[in-house]
Amino acid sequence: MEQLIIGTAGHVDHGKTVLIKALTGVDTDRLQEEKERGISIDLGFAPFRLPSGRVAGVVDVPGHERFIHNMLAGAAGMDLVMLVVDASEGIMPQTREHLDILQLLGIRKGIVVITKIDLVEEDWRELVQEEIREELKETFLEQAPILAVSAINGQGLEELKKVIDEMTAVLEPRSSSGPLRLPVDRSFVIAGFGTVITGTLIQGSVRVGETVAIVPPGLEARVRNIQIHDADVKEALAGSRVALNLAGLEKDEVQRGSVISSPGYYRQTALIDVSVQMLARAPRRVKNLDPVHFFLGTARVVAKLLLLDCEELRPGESALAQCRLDRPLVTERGDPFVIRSYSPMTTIGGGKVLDPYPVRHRRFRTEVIERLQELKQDPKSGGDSAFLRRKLEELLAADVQRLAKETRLDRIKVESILEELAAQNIVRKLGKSYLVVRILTEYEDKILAELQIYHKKYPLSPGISRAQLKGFLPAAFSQKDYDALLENLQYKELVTIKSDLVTIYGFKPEPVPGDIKLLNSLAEIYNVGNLQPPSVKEAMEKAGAATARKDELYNYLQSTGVLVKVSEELYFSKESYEKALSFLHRHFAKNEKLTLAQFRDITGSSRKFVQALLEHFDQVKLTRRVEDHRVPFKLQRN
Ligand SMILES: Nc1nc2c(ncn2[C@@H]2O[C@H](COP(=O)(O)OP(=O)(O)O)[C@@H](O)[C@H]2O)c(=O)[nH]1
Ligand SMILES: [Mg+2]
Repeated sequence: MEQLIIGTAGHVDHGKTVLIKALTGVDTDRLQEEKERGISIDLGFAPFRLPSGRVAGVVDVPGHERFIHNMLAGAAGMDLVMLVVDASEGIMPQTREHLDILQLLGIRKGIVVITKIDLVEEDWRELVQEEIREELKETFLEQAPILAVSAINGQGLEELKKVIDEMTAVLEPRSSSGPLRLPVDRSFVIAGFGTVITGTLIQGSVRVGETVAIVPPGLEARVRNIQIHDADVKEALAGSRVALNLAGLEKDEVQRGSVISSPGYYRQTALIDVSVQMLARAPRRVKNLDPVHFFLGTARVVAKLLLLDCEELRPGESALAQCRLDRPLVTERGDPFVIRSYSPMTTIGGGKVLDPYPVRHRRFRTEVIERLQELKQDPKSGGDSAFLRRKLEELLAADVQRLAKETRLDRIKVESILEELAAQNIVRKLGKSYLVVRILTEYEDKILAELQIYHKKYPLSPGISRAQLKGFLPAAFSQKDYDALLENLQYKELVTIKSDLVTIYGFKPEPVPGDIKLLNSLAEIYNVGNLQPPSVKEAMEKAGAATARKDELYNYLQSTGVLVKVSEELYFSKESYEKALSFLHRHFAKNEKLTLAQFRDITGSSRKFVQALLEHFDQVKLTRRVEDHRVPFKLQRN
């Protein structure tokens, strides 16, 4: 079985369906309505045995302008297209529109088939042929063979089969090894049999018994049966037309536009970055946030285009845009799409997906535009490196696993790109994470600058807390990455970290002359206070210190051993604190209990102070309170 899809294209009534019947024996107009009206409405399918014996899948599309959306769903998977032109009518509107669509979707190979030649004279046919050549200039069909046939008398059909055989003998095979991707073009329920979907398997493979995902909406189901050209098979490879019978689904849970895929691989998205190109013959311009019909794979949604680098999009122009979709779909970088305007309903352009999972952008942002421009150069392969770097910038920092998930590149590829970028000094590893050097440098500089500012403002403070310092970096920057960044700065001897406090490397609090005076007078106030010290507020006022400097001054006095903190409001000079301590020890050397009144008398202080001291002693586990008195803490276990 060959994995090969041949499609039709062309204006309504130009003879596509009859041609396919003549070639394959199958009438692809299977719907009742199609038979009655004599026109194709939806996609038709037929197996096609080539002279060489290979069997291709044929997708016959409707030509009528009202059913262009069906044509678009079928065009996505074509390896070779037959552009059909009626010999008497020549080029017509949907000949052009289909040609535009095929071009925008990146279809590479085709044959032009002039049909109904039994109805025209030889020289008329030649005129039509010239007209066609003219029309095909600068399209993928510029060099395509043009063949003339009649489905009625069979003229030219053998020659056509021969050319199809030759042209498809050298097609690049699709990859059956990657994750499964099968855009659904039909889905129906057969009573007693369940859900059947059909589509062109564009990547990967699928086996009977396997569990597959259906996104959107994000369901899983088991593959009960597979058919290719009406025959049961155990496995289908990329490039085949397949029908899958899926077990375990409710009615109508799958629709055209869904993608059957490997479980867990695709995430649906309703926001995508794209490059978009307007057709020169588009009848109107697109303004910012204008809604358009958006076709990708077999999906059809409404998109609003946020134009990122221009005010509006005129015929023939191109732009970068962020598409807001009214319904989610599944896409990958490099996927082509087509857009059609609302009124008149016509194809106006198309483009390529640059990022399936972007953050929300604002318009006219140089960094956003530059990054997308870079991706546009080659969204699929050469752009991997640019894409990864861009993701890394968006994420601020990420490890290999996260990057593989966000870029959909495999780990080996991610690692090799990171290695390359690291050698170019564009990214750097920090702990397990990678950061873009530009961002890393920015953060390091910010940290160092904020430390300088802090030390200048609070020259007596032993340092800023890690948490407070992190507040200067974006909240999205993770704690783990922040810790690694600090450690690295310490390793480079740019900062010092002592328990929870960070300083510039080697920083020691050093009071300026003015502060020395202030500190001395505070120390003096507490010395005079003896065992009845003033409150913090009183002391600060007496010393003439600004309230805002309280923490800094007291932390300094504490860390230098001048004061001891007993409560938020109460500090004692070191001497008086030690005096109180020795009173305590001396008392317990001879007694088992100590009451508040006793301690007041021993110290000669007042109730307020001894109560604070005793509570403090309880807290530091020197004493323990029992009813209305204290006992030494170590007696607790008795
Ligand atoms: N005389 C003649 N009529 C043809 C030929 N091919 C198609 N037709 C007629 O053209 C009409 C449209 O054909 P159809 O295949 O349905 O066109 P489609 O809309 O492109 O699929 C039908 O009435 C056919 O009988 C041909 O080679 N010779
Ligand atoms: Mg038809």
